[in-house]
Amino acid sequence: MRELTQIAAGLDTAARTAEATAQLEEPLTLEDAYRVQAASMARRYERGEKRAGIKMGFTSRAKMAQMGIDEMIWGRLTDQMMIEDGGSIDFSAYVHPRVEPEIAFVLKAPLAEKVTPAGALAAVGGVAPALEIIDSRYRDFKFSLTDVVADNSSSSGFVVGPWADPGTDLSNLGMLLEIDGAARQIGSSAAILGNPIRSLVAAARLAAGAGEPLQAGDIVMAGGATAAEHLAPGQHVRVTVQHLGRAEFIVGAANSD
Ligand code: OOG
Ligand code: MG
Repeated sequence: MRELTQIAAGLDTAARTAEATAQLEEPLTLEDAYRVQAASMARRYERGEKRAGIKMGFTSRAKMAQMGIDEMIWGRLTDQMMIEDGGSIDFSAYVHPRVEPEIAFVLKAPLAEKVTPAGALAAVGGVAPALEIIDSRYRDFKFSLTDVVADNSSSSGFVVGPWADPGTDLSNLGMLLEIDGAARQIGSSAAILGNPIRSLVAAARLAAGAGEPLQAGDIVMAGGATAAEHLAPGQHVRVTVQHLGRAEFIVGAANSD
């Protein structure tokens, strides 16, 4: 257990200082990897960060293929990871950030461990176009399944656009990721488990299974619909989701403070 605490501290420090760390030497079990994630997040909560919801990972083939991992994972989101729509991020606060187009849900009611897609939808207060900034704390963005789980599933920042009517059919919405006005990834919400609502069903199961069931007010990021793109200082990044709208941010120039 002491060793897991140390791994958690190491990953938390890597995130806080934006300095890459080596992949874990001894492979963890999946259970221990989630224990490390919880312990590293506990350090963030102790510093005053507040729970904001959860993110799902590897819910699309495109993401699985890009990273060579084919199991769904999840991670925790905090208020400090939230970036205002249209706002900017400080490039130097990240190790080697990437961005991916997603869909976000906000809940108006709690969700039990076992829910149907219709039951999950009934608890949704809004859906929105979203961008996730992922930033593996591991050198070269290379990791195993348990490495990335321990590292809070690379979660690092998220931008949520305007909330739309949860009644919108999410089964096949066009999704476009642009950087500086040029199309970089084009996909469909169907890439996310056939329909992003299935990602919310899985999120409810996984969060409740970990003793932290989804609550009203929680945001759930459904997972990247396409492969992720590298970020660089000065970029303007925008996602457009058919019928839902847009979310965007600017990558602030690198500065040495
Ligand atoms: C792991 C996180 C995966 C997604 O949306 O599939 C993820 C990573 O690719 O670093 O956030
Ligand atoms: Mg993601």
